[in-house]
Amino acid sequence: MRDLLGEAVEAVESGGPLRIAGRELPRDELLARASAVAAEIGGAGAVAVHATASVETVVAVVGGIMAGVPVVPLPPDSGPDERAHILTDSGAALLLAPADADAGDDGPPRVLVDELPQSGGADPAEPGPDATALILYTSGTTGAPKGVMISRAAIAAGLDSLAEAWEWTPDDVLVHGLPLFHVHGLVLGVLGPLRVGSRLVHTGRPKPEAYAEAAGKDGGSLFFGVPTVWSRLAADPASAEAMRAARLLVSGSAPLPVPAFERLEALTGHRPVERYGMTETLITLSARAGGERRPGYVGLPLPGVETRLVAENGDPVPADGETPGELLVRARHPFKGYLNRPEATAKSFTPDGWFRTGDIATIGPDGWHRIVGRASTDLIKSGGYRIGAGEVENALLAHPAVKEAAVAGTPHDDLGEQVTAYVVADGVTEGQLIDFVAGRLSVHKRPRVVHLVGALPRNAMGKIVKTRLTELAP
Ligand code: MCA
Ligand code: AMP
Repeated sequence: MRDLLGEAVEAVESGGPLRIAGRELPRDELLARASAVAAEIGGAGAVAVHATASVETVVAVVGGIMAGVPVVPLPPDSGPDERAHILTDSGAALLLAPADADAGDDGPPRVLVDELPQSGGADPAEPGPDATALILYTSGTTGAPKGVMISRAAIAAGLDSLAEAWEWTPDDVLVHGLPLFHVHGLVLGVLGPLRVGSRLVHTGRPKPEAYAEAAGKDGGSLFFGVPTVWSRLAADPASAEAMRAARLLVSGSAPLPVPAFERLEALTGHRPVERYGMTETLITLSARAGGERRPGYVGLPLPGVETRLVAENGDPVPADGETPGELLVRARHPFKGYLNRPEATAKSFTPDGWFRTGDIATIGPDGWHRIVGRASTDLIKSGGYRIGAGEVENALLAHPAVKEAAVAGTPHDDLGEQVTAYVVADGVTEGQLIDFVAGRLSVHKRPRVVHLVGALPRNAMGKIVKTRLTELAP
């Protein structure tokens, strides 16, 4: 794990302690407990982790990294369909969970992380830099989520670029309360402070009052949040005022609305640093701690990252700050592909090796990037979560009363977008359909709003025209 979490175990040990959802985790204890996990799981092809915001998740993930076993974080609220898919598709041999977790009784054998002894003996041999560290499941436009394989080298290089861009040092106290099954909360928010050597205060949930308390009592200096977190903070002047003590506020995972940026600046005195990334590419663009921050813009490429824009036909689009095109990204350590899906992996790259982000952007002559939308209406970002319309449609269609279903993201003041479903069905209520989806998929994937309609708009070929759905109901 020296390659990923620091030059030497001693350096990791000497960094500041972690506090996860109110529980202290000194680094020597983390290493002792993680090495016990490593001893238990060594040789497995992959292991799943019931990824609550807890000390046990951090111990389990670091144990996987120590053992060189790919870790599959399992969202703790994922419903049976999603969970079964992730466990089966990843081939996870074991499920690591805290003893008191409601981690279901299906799936592979359990390892109860908090019931293991505190030491596992010698560090196992280090795997190569190209070995898969994490398999992160993320939604595509259709079908079930895909497992994104991320190498140790990509994580290490990505974190080093961020440390440089944000002037992140062992003197920082990182604060956030994001979920520990995505890049933002887990890679940046847990592996980041371990690699840099800074302290971490995980607030359990990303609530404004918890961030305010950490800024005061814990000396929090560097704060991470998705735009929903920042707009909620900007709507809570007392909490926002406490953030004046911080060094840097970083926003990402979805567009930060310009009014939220401005209100945040007025109340906290900070112009937030915005950065852009994807599960597949990790973070590729960011404003710099020591440089300009521009509302509505996600900054400049990080070291080792190149970007360009293309039109739908693949022709280059000029970097004139005005003409939008699909953003293509090329990085030193490209992602290793989607597990078990070579065709999807091949389709996500151009023949000359650029990753197709599916995001529409402009690039200015000065290199500043602005994300203006997505190429497909079938990927929704709600509260910073990426949700595939197709997955929610399939869940709705599994209800016996549903004849047709179409799902789209519609604007939402707090969440950016909300999941909105348009359904043709008999003898079922909107509420029953929302509960039905919640029983199958993660909580945040359930529709906020269901419109029961007589028919869906279709084109001459019989295909649903998503852009006309809002004509049925906003
Ligand atoms: C939710 N609720 C509902 C419905 N949906 N109730 C009825 N019907 C529905 N359809 C419930 C919730 O269960 C919750 O209940 C309550 O309503 C409030 O939910 P919500 O508004 O969603 O608020 P929240 O639970 O406070 O969550 C907001 C959040 C969350 C904290 C911002 O969305 C979040 O943690 N987002 C972060 C996502 C993230 O980390 N993305 C990174 C991926 P109750 O209160 O009872 O629980 S992107 C990434 O990794 C890349 C690389 C990047 O760029 O960072
Ligand atoms: P995920 O794989 O869940 O990380 O989602 C990646 C997607 O989040 C990207 O393709 C973008 O659509 C969106 N995204 C991430 N960061 C930003 C940002 N700063 N501004 C706008 N969109 C963003």
